[in-house]
Amino acid sequence: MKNFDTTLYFITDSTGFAEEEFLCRVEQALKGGVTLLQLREKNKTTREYISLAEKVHTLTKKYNVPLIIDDRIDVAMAVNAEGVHLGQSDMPVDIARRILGDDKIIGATAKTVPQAVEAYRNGADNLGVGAIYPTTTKVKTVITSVDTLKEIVKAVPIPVNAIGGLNKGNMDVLKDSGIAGVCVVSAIMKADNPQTAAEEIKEVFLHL
Ligand code: TZP
Ligand code: MG
Repeated sequence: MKNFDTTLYFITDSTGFAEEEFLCRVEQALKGGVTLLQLREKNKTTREYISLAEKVHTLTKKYNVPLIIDDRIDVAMAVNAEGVHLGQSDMPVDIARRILGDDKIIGATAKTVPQAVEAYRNGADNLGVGAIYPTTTKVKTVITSVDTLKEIVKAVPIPVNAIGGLNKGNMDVLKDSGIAGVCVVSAIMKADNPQTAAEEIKEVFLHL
């Protein structure tokens, strides 16, 4: 049964951290109330990605949080992760759905209403929309307006999350947008205290 909550969707980035420090930060974030966690690795070999995913999965299971693997269906299957996240250049959602079956969570990136509707029709369970603000995280993206975000929320019946440059001090623009949650990388990953950062971001979002 697919049961997931995208309120505080933490996307990891291990860049610059030793593995032990990375895993420690991931666990702190989970303690802080992250509801969904995506492992996002762009520079690892397949073997390294699987090895890290196994370790992160052990942590997410401890906190009952679904693990989503960015881009890689094979890695998700290898570690029996709860789902995958697919961008516009990754495997098409309908093909991923055929491979993974109905029980896995498949999220998709959408920057326009047509992309959002297509992803939904192809079987996506949730969408990430952005970047809302410029981001320091390594990603090929463009700014998506809050108006487009709101149109996407109205166009599809699945949870939509805002992403990009979000932190506890700049989420006011998301008020009344209808989003189900926020996706955050650096505001948690690079925080002095990832647990407090997660707690605070969740609190601010829930009281928008
Ligand atoms: N997609 C759009 S922006 C982004 C991704 C993966 C990165 C968001 O990172 P941060 O650090 O929360 O700005
Ligand atoms: Mg991708």
